[in-house]
Amino acid sequence: MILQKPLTSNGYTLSSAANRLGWLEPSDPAEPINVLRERYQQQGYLWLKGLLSQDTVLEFRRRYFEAIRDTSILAPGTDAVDGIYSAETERKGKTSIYEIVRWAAYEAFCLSEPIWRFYEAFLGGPVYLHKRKIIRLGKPGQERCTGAHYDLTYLRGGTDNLCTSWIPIGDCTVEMGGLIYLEGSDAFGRIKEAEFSRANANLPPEKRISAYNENMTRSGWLTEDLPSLADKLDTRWLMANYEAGDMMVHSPYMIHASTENFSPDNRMRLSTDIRYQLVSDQIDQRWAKDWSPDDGL
Ligand SMILES: O=C(O)CCC(=O)C(=O)O
Repeated sequence: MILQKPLTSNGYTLSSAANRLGWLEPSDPAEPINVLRERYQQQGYLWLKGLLSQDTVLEFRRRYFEAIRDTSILAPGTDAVDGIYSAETERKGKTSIYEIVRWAAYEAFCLSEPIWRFYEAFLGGPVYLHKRKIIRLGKPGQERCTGAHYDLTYLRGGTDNLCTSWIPIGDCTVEMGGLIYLEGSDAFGRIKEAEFSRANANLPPEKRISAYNENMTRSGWLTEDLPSLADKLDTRWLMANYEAGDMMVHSPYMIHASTENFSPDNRMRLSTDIRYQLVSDQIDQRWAKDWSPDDGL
C-alpha cells in the first residue's frame, strides 16, 4: 500500500523503510483456541478479523456521532455513520464523552456476546470486564497522538493476566491513525516493568502502582519518539487497515501507540479500548469505576 503521506505521531515521522514499518498479521476467530493462544504468546497480540457483527459496530458509530452532532463536529448534511469531520469551531454539546461511556448501549456493546465468549474460551473461565472503559475520537489534523506505552503501567494494582481489546468503531485505515504495535515488544515491556518494579519497590503502596510516580514519565508513556524506539530495539511498527467488526487483543506488556489521522475524506477515527480478565484473578480497584477526567489514571 502506498501512503499519501508518511505516518506521523506527536511530531515524529515514521520511516517508511521496510525494516521499520510492517503489517499486523490477521487471525481468524474461528481458529482453534490453542492456536490463537500460541500466536498471542508469540506476537503479544491477535487481530481478530470480523469477530463482531458489522451492523452492531456501525449502529454504535451512528449513535455516537448523532449524540454529538449538536457540537457541529459533523460536516453539514452528512450521514452520522460516516463520521465526516466539519473542521468547524466546535460548540459545547448536550452529551459529553464521559456520559457516553455510561450509556447502557455502550456497556452492552462492550459486553457483546462474541467478545465475552471469546475471552471465556481464551482465558479459560468466567471473565470480568473492567468498568473503566475508554472511547477515543481521532480527528483529521489532530496532532496529539497516543505515545508508546504498555498497558500494565496503568493497571499495576491487579493481575497481569489481563487483555486489552482495542475495537475500531467503524473502518479505520492506516491513514486514519489506528493503533500501531511495536513488533516483538511484549518481551521489552516485561523488562521495563521489572525495572520499574525494582525502582518503585520502596515507595508507599499507592505510589508504587502509580503510572506517574517519580520513576515514570509525566504521561506514563515510554516515549513519544516512535522512530527512535524502533531503531533502539531494531524492530518495526506494525500497522493495519482495520475494518468494522475487527477486534484487537493485546497483552498488558505489548507496546503500542497511535498516528495522526490524515484521512483524505475527513473521516474521524472512533475506537474503544476495554480490558478483560478472569473474575477470579485480582482486580485493580482503581479501574472499577466509569472513566472520568479526574480519575487519576
Ligand atoms: O486508541 C488509542 O489511541 C490508544 C489505545 C490504547 O492505548 C489501548 O488500547 O491500550
